[in-house]
Amino acid sequence: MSIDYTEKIPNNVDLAGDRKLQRALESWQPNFLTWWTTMGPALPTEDVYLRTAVDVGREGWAHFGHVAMEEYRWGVFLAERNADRRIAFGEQKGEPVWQQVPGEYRSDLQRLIVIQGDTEPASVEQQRRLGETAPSLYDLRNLFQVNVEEGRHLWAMVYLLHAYFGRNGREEAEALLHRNSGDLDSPRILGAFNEETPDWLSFFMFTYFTDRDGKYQLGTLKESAFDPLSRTCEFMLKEEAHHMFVGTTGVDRVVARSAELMLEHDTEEVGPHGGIPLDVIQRYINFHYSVSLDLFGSERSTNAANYFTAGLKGRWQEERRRDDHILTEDAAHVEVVRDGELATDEVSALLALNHDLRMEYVKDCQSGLKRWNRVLEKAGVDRRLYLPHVGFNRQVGVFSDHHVTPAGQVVGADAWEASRHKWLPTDADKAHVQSLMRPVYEPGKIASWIAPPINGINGKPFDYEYVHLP
Ligand code: BYC
Ligand code: FE
Ligand code: FE
Repeated sequence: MSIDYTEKIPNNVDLAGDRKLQRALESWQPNFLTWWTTMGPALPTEDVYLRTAVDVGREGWAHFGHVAMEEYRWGVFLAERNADRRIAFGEQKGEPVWQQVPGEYRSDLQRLIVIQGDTEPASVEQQRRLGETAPSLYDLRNLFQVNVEEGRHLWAMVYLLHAYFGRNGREEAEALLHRNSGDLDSPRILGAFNEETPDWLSFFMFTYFTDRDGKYQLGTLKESAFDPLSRTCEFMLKEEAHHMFVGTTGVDRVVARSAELMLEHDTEEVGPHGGIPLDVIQRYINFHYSVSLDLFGSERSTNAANYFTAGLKGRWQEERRRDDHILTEDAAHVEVVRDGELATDEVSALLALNHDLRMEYVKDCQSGLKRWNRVLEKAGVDRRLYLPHVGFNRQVGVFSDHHVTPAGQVVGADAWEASRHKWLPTDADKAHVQSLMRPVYEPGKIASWIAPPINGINGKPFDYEYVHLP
């Protein structure tokens, strides 16, 4: 079904055919817009060169044009339905997928949808002030593109809550606008979404590492037996690819610029020359990677086992896995800390599903490091960036009771405290990065600390007026 843009809420779910649902969502809409105005992008703009979904099919799903941001058409877009789709895993493997929520899974499914929905507006809140210090109009446009799409991802989850979870679902949809990132009384649910994103290096790290958790979590929910959730996540993943592109190429460009300044001035201390030292970039990687690893939950999780067995949440690329997809007979190995040393334990594969997903994620994260190191190599710089050990700086799971160095050594509290300034961004690092954050709004111009992008957006040149400011 194609997307109907004549409706108040653009959609491809025949909202007009369900008056009650339509009215409920239309009454949530002004609350969303109020939230967007008060908690969304702080920088006033005339219009922004944005892509809007016009079709969920393989081709031509996006339309590009300048739009006033508050007039962006947030809507409900689900991937096409596959009438033959069957449950791919768990104890109901092989049965037809569900078009409604089975009573016994109602609260678990609602919980997963609420957690997913909570992260989307949280990221918009975290990125609220970044427009004021964008390094170029191109970057400013990318920030806003990410923001409007995260806003739409909230719509995606709110639609499910309204359409399938009754009154309780509607209350949860309200609450998604009332919790706020970093709020002391009602914070966002997951840790990483209460951290600050105060500068653009943090933004690029966030879109690289934290949006990538989104990719993997959405990938598991795309496998869900609850078909509307699966179809919603499938389409969200298409939008998500751009968010990770912003992170990957953003860090590419910061690294490239730092390398350039290092060579030009023959020093690693590029700070005084308007760049970001590689040490600081490494500490930002350490922070954002470790905080994002926490988003996978505990290595051993009965929640994860139950979700899988029930068919609610699968594995990354479930259908490509070469096993029985039920896993009751299988084992897995997870890390533990035993007598102050790293070791591994054998556990039931079902209990280790968060760990399984995290491993897929880590592999993917490595690809960015490889890229950034290639940038350094090409520039003729010997230093390399790396991912810290998975146990480093963790608040969730087996490592949360221990101190593990980036190199993977378990150390005591004193050793940790003595060295943490070498491993995590210091106040001085943050102050330096902040000092570089001055807006560059002239078309074709770029800030000192980052290289320009290789390509513009949608075939437009870098010096295109991606954003019109008042
Ligand atoms: N912070 O069994 P366990 C995205 C809680 S990002 C706080 O280990 P489980 C995006 C947990 O709730 C993707 N609490 O965990 C990115 C549980 O509490 P209860 C977001 C945490 O349930 C960028 C207890 O600890 N989507 O889309 O297996 C921009 C024991 O937990 C945390 C999802 O996460 C934490 N980090 O796994 C925009 C998908 N971790 O039950 C958007 C939906 C755990 O004891 N969520 N806890 O009260 C899930 O699948 C799972 O809930 C989790 C946790 C993977 C998050
Ligand atoms: Fe999202
Ligand atoms: Fe995203």
